[in-house]
Amino acid sequence: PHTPDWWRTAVIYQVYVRSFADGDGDGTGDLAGVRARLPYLAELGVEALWFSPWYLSPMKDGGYDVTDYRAIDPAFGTLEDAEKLIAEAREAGIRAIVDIVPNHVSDQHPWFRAARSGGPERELFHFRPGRGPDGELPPNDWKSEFGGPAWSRLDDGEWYLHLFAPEQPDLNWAHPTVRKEHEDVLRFWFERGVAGVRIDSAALPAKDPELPDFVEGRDPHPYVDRDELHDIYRSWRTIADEYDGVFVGEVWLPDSERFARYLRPDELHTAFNFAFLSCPWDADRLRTAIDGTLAEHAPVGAPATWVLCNHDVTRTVTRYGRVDTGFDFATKAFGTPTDLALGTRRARAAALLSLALPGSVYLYQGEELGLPEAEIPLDRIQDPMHFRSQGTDPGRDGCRVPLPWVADAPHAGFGSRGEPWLPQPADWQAYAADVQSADPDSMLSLYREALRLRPVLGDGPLTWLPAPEGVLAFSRAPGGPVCVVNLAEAPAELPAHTALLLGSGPLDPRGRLPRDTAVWLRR
Ligand code: TEU
Repeated sequence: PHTPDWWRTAVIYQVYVRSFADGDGDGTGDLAGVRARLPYLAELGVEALWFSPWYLSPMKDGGYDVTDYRAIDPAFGTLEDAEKLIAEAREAGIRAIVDIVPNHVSDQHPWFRAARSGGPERELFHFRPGRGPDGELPPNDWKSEFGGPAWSRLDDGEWYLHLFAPEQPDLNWAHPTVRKEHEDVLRFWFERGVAGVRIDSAALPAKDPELPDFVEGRDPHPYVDRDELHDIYRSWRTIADEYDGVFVGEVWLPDSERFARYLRPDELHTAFNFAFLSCPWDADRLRTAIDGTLAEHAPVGAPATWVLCNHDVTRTVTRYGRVDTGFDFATKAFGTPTDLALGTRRARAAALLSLALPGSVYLYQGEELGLPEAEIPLDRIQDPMHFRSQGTDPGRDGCRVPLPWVADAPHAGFGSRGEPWLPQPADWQAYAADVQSADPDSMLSLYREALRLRPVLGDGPLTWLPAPEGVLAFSRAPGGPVCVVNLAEAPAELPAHTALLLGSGPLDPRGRLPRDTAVWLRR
């Protein structure tokens, strides 16, 4: 059906293809694996799938280093597989969103290969001579997001800019060829039936042409949130509008007014809201984060998005299970042990909270199974962030481990004949989808129920209801259902004349809401 505003309220599931399901058994997840699991996704009740990059790539950054936007990486399948997947998903009532990475390409991209060997393609990137007597110093002091300088030097002495890994050279967005190419790529995927595009690192592509040193506090910033971007996204929007396509921007910006500038009727429909990722499990802080998010979206008429996790951050149950014990005099160390039972309770409550809020929700694969962050043996880590930090940062692989599907199968049913590309923890079977499917109290059952019941909550604005300290209570319709979350230590009395629709955990024997528990109630 033609539902132009589906994205205002949708639950969108992020597929990190490499780790979702291995259809051909080679150790890497693929499109055949996703196609085989479409019934699972339909039963879960998600309305769209966002696929992390599936294009031809040397995988130096999990596919965020693209060699060819019009080709699927052979490890994942073929363009025909992608077309089939998009069509089959659509038949199951699920839309597809692809991931476009405008800031950079792979150093194996034909443009950069030509640039490397001295061709005029250098203009498509940021090439500069170095500083110092022999040009042995980088052209400016910018730092890579992954650590170390944002510049690497070629054999001929010239330096090129890369805000991420050296294998991800930054494109020069002042060049018309760069703009034209991306507009063609957008059309290419919209023509193939995708409903939307996620824009990677959306606040970074435009650079000050002078490439000046970074000066703290100077506005405009030499490469973050520059005005030139708005012109680019306005021209993208005219293309999206031809296809009823929608954008979700990965716009990491601390300033909410600057953030909201991307959300306009002639720019991006939505952008990720990462407020929950840094918000502690505290009623006042959460309420402030929610109010702040809604306030920045309301004036521009854009729906808020809610994100509990993605492929770049620590898994939710681990994040919420970190108990900061402060300084421990016995071990003479600062401790942050993880209490997974606590983290799981909070993650369940956070799921009901975020799914009850106005707007759309992004659900990262494996969150519906309650997977914790995995510890990856040092010799198996692949994330460039780990290497660029000189090993001081474990990197992001712990949330990218292949999913467990079948408890009683090799590699928990991921599908690989040999070892999967990242090792699964020894207890991964316990999280397998088939076990959880049969267990009404599992995280998977909670998510399924929540997605099924979510429309019942109503689609009005959020109204906070009176609640004791440490308890959040709100409704989306006058006299309609209520969401209550208890973040206080003591059990909370539930509002009178209500009946349970869904709970993240059991009520106590006196019918009260225990700590770290959320409920949806009918009035
Ligand atoms: O991430 C953009 C980004 O800003 C990251 O540096 C982010 O701050 C970091 O991962 C947080 O831990 C996007 C993608 O989501 C990420 O996977 C890519 O590595 C990055 O762009 C480069 O394409």
